[in-house]
Amino acid sequence: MQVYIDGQFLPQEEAKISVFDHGFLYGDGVFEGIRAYEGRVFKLEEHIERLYESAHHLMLQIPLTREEILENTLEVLRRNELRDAYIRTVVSRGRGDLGLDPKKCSQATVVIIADHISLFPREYYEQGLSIVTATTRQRGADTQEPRIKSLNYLNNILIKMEASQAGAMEAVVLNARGYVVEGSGSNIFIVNKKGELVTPPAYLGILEGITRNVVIELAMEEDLVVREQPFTRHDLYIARECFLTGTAAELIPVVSVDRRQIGNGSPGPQTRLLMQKFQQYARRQGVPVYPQEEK
Ligand code: PXG
Repeated sequence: MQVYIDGQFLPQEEAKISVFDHGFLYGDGVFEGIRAYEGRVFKLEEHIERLYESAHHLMLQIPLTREEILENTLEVLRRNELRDAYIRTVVSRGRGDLGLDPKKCSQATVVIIADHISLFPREYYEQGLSIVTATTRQRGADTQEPRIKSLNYLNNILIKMEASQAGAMEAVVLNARGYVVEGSGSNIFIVNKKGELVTPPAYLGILEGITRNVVIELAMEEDLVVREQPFTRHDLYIARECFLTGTAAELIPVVSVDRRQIGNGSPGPQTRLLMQKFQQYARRQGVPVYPQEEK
């Protein structure tokens, strides 16, 4: 695979980062995970905007314009002849010294990697996932703002480890006050007994997922009632339906939480409708990678 790194396209074996890069030493940096479907990059401008917002909070100067990031993303896909791909854009603080001070880093490092996608196995989309709630709590806006998609994903990794230790594919995390907030790398939705679609509001401490926002729009188009409203583990246990959303997973049904069955134990009708709508929507639009193919 050819990788974009600091203005060059290099074979992945030659794309190297300094051990003095503060992204490596301190997790000082930001990233995005992006998808391409059938030769079009899904919500590329939105991902680039979130990358710049995360960087802005950290006062991290990205040494490229938004247009240059966009163009280099497309070029990475072209050089690897990819049409369906997972893209990882990383901006780290760059090379500095062994101290924390980011002023010692003269220029941010920008890396864009594209690869084939590894998803949850297909049967989970049909049968649904069994998940658990993690004992690890989410950091809130009072500590390290979860809306920054930073290179410090230790909390998320601890949550993922709890999932696999419990024999589950994913775990959801509660915030310090006990409200359900999100998964280790996904957002969460439930359908309550009134048939309303409920997802935690951004202020509770979540990454405001791009997939989440698309699902909200698609649900509103279907005249479903959508509420961004806090809910607890109890609401989750008694939900009629539940699903997770994320760039890699898209929409994936959840059929049990902490061994409590959700609904009738198989993916519910609203979940299946939104999964189908999302599939259609994702393949209909996006930034074309190979414009000569466009009619
Ligand atoms: N919450 C968190 C904490 C995330 O990291 C999402 C929600 C979903 O956001 P999007 O914009 O993708 O709808 C994420 C997604 C993976 C993976 O392998 C996912 C993420 C990061 C790293 C890996 O699924 N971020």
